[in-house]
Amino acid sequence: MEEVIVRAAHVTPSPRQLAWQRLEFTAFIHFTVNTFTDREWGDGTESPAIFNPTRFDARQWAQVCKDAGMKGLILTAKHHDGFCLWPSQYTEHSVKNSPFRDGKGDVVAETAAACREYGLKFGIYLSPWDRHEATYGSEQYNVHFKNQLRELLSNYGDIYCVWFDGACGEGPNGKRQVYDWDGYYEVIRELQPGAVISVCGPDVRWCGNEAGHTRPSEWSVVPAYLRDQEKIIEKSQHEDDAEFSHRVTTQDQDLGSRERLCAASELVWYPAEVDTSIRPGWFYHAEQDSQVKSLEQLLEIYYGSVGNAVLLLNLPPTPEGLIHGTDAARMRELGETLRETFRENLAAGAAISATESLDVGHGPDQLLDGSESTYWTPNPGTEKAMVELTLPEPKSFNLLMLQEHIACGQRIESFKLQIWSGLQWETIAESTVVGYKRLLRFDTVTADRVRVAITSSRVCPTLANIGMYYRQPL
Ligand code: FUL
Repeated sequence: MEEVIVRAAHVTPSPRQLAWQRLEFTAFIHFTVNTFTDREWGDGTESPAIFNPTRFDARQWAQVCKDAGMKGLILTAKHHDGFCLWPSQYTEHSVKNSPFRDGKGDVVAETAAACREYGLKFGIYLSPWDRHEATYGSEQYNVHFKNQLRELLSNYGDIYCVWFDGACGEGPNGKRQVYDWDGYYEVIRELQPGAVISVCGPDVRWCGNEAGHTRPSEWSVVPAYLRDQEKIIEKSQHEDDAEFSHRVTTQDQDLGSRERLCAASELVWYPAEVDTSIRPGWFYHAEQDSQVKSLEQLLEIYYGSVGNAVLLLNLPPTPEGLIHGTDAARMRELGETLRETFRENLAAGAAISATESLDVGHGPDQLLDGSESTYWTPNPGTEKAMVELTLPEPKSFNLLMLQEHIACGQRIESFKLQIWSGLQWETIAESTVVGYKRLLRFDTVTADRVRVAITSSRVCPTLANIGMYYRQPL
């Protein structure tokens, strides 16, 4: 056991994984012919003539994302119906044969430009499953798919993520495709080495459901076999309905415990992403206008995922080409609530000490400098340790934020938050993994002495930042 745990403690993220993790909260945009047919899955026979978003404005999308506090946006450049939102030279099934901007339009280009203008990273979803393309089901299709990837990865500036869905249904001639995953990955690494390949790829793991649910312990260090594509295909959406949005797969709750790791031959950094939609469907349906998730539901998903997982929240544009007013207002509300909550770190100005520190450069003061690249750590081998804060005056708070220095691994297995009652230390909350970020909520307490007791870790814990905040009641 010990040898595996030492190994696990030293598995670290790649620079592209680290950059992706820091985005924290991102947008998914599902937009295609389905938006006009009121369906979730198109069958590939849709005429490009129906694609006509008369008020299309990617800057409105970007503004909504900014308002919410999102830092990236992933657009469905091509969904299962095969319709391309850019004028691909490899198919006629695209915007170039639609009335949109008289066939001169390019939704990918306008979205990429809006993202650049608003300071958002831009990513693409390209469905390998294509129900329109005649070559689907043959080796030629893999060439076609790589050509499309080349177009998208060469002509639209920096791409931070290529999102591959595992669905592999039948093409127009009833055949299924054997996907050349490694060939696809090669093209991405060549043209956009900074991009993560998500879900059916080596960099980002699908959290396993589309309901916004996360595991209590969402480890980023997991057995390498989890990268197997089949598992993902097996568990992703199978039917053209909205049942996915409330289905949670409870199997595999534990992916990264000591027991799990001991049974694995290879370990990898494979962090989770939580993808879910603000409405029941991925695409816009007018009849779901009254089913936009509430602020409360969104905050629940946010606090459950942001941090150790990245949250990818879908905002489906309407047939006009705009994010619906209700969804836009909800995103503004969410952003305002989060900005208000995180405005003031109540731990700032505290005197801070630790039971042990490796050296002066890794003292507990590193926890309050707001930098992710400096951190406190005790000596290697010290698996339990405590940091204590004495505030200038008592403060009321109900949210704790901890960040590990994940550039040197994910170490913390469990910790407690305690306050001094005047007589003794009282535990007010406890939790498991921290990783990039852990946001822990509890009932409001007031204290001027607070400590974080790390009760188990791998080799030794690290902490880069600590924050104490007050969430206003809704
Ligand atoms: C699934 C697809 O089938 C859905 O339509 C949606 O794009 C979702 C994000 O991935 O597998």
